[in-house]
Amino acid sequence: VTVAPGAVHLPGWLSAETQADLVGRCRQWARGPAGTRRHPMPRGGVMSVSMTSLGWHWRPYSYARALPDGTPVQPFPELLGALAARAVEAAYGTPHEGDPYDVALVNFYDADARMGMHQDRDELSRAPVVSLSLGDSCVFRFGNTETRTRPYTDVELRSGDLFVFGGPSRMAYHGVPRTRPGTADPALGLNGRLNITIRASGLPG
Ligand code: MD5
Ligand code: FE
Repeated sequence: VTVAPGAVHLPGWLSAETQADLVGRCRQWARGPAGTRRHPMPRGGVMSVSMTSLGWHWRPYSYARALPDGTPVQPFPELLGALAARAVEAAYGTPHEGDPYDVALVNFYDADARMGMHQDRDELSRAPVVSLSLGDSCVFRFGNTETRTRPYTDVELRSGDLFVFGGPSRMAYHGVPRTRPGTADPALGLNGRLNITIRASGLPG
């Protein structure tokens, strides 16, 4: 489903097996060195979402190879590079060209977590962002490139959904105003929501 130019939503794109496999891997990455963190926000407070960076560490608001305490980030998993390539081809019908995927951000949302409206503009590359959702459903707010307010469209994202944001949608404001606690399939063994975004930093290898 094309939601806006360059913004393609493929509900249920991940098989149940792949979802379960990814949940297990996310759990391991979150517990690894340079594991999951709730980042301080520049204007005070701490993000409610807990984030694990792979390949490059997202700092607010730049990318680095290590955490502020010096811990090196875990490597970018080639599995996610391969998944991103499949995702872009599924969304657009043409293979990904351009900057290689080299960053993944794994966001964990508990029942109270949300993400305010923002743009993803810390990447030097304009390659599409690949987003995969696992566990609880959420309300995803897809906005416009000019303001963090209306007009926007609220889209329900469920476990297994793929969303690819490229072209003119790459710089749209977006956020997660709420999740829907308890909607995850109990068989997945995830209490909350995980979102994996796969990105190209545009930084030298
Ligand atoms: C999430 N994550 O559900 C979302 C999904 C983030 C973030 O927003 O920055 O970690 S990624 C949604 C996204 C990425 C790039 C562009 C657009 C949406 N967009 O144009 O709407 O945790
Ligand atoms: Fe974002």
